[in-house]
Amino acid sequence: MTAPAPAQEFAIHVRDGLTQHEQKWLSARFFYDEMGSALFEAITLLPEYGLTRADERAIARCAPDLAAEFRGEVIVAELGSGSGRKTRPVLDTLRAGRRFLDYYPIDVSQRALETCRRELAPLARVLPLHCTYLQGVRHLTARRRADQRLLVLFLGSTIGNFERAEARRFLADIRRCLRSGDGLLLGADLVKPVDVMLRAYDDELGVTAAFNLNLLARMNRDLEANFDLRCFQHLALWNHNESRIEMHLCSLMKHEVAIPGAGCLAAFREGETIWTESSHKYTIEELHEIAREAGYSIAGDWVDAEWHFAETLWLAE
Ligand code: AVJ
Repeated sequence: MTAPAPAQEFAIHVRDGLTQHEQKWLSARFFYDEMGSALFEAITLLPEYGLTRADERAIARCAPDLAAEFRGEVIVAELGSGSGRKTRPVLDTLRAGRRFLDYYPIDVSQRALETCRRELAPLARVLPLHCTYLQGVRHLTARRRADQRLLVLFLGSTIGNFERAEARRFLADIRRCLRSGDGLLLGADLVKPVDVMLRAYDDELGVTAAFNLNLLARMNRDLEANFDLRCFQHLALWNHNESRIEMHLCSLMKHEVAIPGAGCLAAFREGETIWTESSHKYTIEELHEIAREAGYSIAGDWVDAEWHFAETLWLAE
């Protein structure tokens, strides 16, 4: 159960995404190398980016209710290795009155799993699973004891990076791994006024622009590419039909870039973009509809009043 070698995966993806004749694209999961992770941390501090603070407030409010729902034997799995900041209040509340609590962060990044273990080891028995989300959940459900309920955490609006159809399919796939009574706590960013959403992805300080441009710098570092970052501009736009923010890197001129580590040459037209991220925004109604269709009942919602963000707890029927 091991994830593919990250360097090779990046090279394959870059060659595939940047030699497209149609829309060039890179997957958002490649943002998070060491520099990208640090820039994301900075994004969470921006006044314009209320998402992470709202997520934390909503988690703090839902933690006691989670503990009340999962009073008996429970194991916790998290899709993506939790940063202490987000996961700590959940583990803290759940472990009260227990001798120990087993917590399984699931991630394809070994480095993220290590950080997570350091942060959360004092609160629970941290048992990292280095694999994909579905592999991890399957692994757990096949091995847990009959009296243990499973609580799956999928926080921070990572679901927003999935295409809508893919999100539906994924949440239904998770459901099929679960037993009746198991839980899924999902954090999702909600639709809000367009200007507020646009500012969150195009902040005044330029941190989000740097986060986006870091993908080019990463190709220079890891794949010996020769991107001139000044030839590209960060773009954030609202796609109304898909109800999502899209981030792109727009080439300011016609030019070519060699990417030896990926064995390719990328040719850009003036104004051509690399699509680097989609951040889908939901309504509570749509989330509930997805839950019911996938075979969950809704046990509760915690919506932040200041920045529309929802924690929603689903139970496998
Ligand atoms: C970590 C996927 C929730 O979509 O808001 C922040 C990533 N991208 N600013 C998001 C991100 C640009 C973030 N998620």
